[in-house]
Amino acid sequence: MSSSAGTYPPQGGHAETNEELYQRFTDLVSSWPCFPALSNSHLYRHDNGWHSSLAPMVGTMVADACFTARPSDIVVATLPKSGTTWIKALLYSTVHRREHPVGSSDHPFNSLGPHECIKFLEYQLYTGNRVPDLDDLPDPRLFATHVPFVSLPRSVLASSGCKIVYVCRDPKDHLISQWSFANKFRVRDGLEPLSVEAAAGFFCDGVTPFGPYWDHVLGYWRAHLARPDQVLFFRYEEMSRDPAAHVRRLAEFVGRPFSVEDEEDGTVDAIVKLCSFEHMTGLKATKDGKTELVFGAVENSSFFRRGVVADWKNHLSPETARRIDAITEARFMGTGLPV
Ligand code: PPS
Repeated sequence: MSSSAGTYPPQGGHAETNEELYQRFTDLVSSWPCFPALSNSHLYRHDNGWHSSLAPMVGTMVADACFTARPSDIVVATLPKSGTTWIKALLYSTVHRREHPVGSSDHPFNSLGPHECIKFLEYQLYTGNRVPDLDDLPDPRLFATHVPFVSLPRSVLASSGCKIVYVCRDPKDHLISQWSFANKFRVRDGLEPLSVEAAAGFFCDGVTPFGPYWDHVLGYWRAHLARPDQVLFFRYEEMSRDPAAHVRRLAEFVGRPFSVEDEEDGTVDAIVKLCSFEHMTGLKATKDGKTELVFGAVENSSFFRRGVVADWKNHLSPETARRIDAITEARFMGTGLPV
């Protein structure tokens, strides 16, 4: 990676340093509307209508300015708490199944969490005044982002072959997962935990990280409809129902379909098992490992909670659930997305 002393871009006579680039975007984001939210930091509203805390929003803008996509790149795109960790594990183990056979004792998952195997552009790569040199990474390069489709790095959208793997989740489960995660950090920082009703209020107002939820999902859904070869669209609930079928579709989509030998060897089922909630939570890398994100090191275990469908029923009142369903119905009606 280049150090913070590197320069970008060599415009005219003045080469902007990385610090100047980050500062320019920090100043711009700081001028945008800012709202209290469910986590312990405020969220800014990007000009494109989505929300995020300061550092990942600045990282998004630096990535937009500096990231150069290759046609062979594969980008995982998700809202937080929608199955990111799971799809990263599935994608990494599928793409690298030849050099890292699923059952091998030195499989990377034994020492690294999925977020270290596939890094976020805005939380891990474009952070801390760095503009990383990603040119030496072998093909296919695997990246991840929580950024809405409308604000993806322009070179990802312009690159003809670059593939996007999107996963969305029932908004009520996404909310509950996010609320639980945010409360961990609120308590760690000496704040009162937020009530689920207050969290739902922020959620319905669209003031959640990378939300509004509905805009995020619709952005990728429409991109999938327009360019199905470039944008794969999965739903957490369907993945849970039939993970093997999704692994096969994923492998096809990224140009690494399973061979007859793979099928006979049981590779698909082995990948499903390797990446299952039960197996991943038992790994040492999950129990003891941490992932360095822009706001500090996060315990890998915090990316795993229950991993089930419809846990919202244990937390949301029927009235709040109906309120969220009504928004979903109004926003998704006629789009082809289930309401
Ligand atoms: S993050 O922080 O954005 O990366 O979080 P993300 O991974 O998107 O979402 C976390 C939720 O996904 C569940 N999870 C899984 N479900 C099924 N299988 C696997 N392997 C898996 N790994 C993580 C995790 O438990 C969170 O959901 P909840 O509902 O909170 O349990």
